[in-house]
Amino acid sequence: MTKQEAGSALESAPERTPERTAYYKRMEGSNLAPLWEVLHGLVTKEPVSRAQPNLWKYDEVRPFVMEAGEMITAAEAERRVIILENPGLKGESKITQSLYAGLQLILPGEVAPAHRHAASALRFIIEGDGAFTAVDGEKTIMKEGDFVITPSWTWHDHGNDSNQPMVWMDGLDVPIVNLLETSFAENYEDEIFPLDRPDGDSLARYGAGVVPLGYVNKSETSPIFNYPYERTRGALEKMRELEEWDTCHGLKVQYVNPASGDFAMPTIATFMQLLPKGFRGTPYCSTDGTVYSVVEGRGRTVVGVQSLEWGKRDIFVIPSWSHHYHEADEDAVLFSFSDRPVQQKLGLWREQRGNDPIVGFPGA
Ligand code: 1HN
Repeated sequence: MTKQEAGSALESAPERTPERTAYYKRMEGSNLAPLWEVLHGLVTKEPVSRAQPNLWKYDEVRPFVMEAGEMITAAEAERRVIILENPGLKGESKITQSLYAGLQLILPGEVAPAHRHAASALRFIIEGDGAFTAVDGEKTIMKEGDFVITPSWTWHDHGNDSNQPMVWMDGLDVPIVNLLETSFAENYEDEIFPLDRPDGDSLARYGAGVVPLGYVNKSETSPIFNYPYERTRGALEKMRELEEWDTCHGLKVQYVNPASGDFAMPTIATFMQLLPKGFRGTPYCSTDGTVYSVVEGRGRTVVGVQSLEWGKRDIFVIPSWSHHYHEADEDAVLFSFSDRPVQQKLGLWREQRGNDPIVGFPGA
């Protein structure tokens, strides 16, 4: 029995008599179907995810990523990426129902040619120091722990002028764009889109607690496109001095668009959290299935009967409405992302701490 059926079995469909079955069969040819046969699977009492919790150990994944470097060039592949496929959604290029994730490799001297698409992308740097991504004429050099944004419909290419490979996790809203059938994409005429702004321009202008006088953001996405790890890590370390630890999340921050105070991306929320050595979190669940990348430390996330034993550079996913808690054996830092902004804009986001009442129903 699938999870979907388990959900619907809470209340069973009406009995199937031979007359009814024959009637259903007859209407099928006219592209018609009875709602009462499917209603309980369609409108579940709570979220029932086809996605499964899963852990990708970096030690197991990395050899496949490096092997890709021998199989195909970044230029030929266009984007040389190994997809992180949710085991419950095989073949769908999804890590959750709404999000795509993969691991991209750029070797020294390579270029991933310029293109643009309707989907928004984030890069979270897992390994390496010195490769770059360029977005609409500004280049940023990346290193481990940096969170980099490629907004929807911006020209972007990647390259690596360093002497070491770089691996990052791509997170994209491709399943949302495709659900809505709104995908457009095009390649740039040259391999590289011309640079017209100095490195670090966006962080200097928008990442210092100021914006240029009269600034109006023309896009839904943060004007900062590289949020360096040292700043985020510094904020968490400072918070540690005074802040109370959240029993579920430890110390957790969300990345913001400084021009609006909203999440940094319109479709994807991004977070960083610090769990101190010995942290034993209390259970939590929310409707936004979440992808985690371990930046530092070691611990586990217990979800249902599974214990995902994670360490540095591992990636794991917790599907929608899956009760889970985190434990840390040493100071641990976790980056994460989900489709929370979309759910919140639609009034659909809910969360629950332990056995407390569910939070998020309108009017409650
Ligand atoms: C894409 O354009 C990139 O630009 C990475 O680096 C991964 C996965 C699906 C669709 C487009 C990139 C992607 C992607």
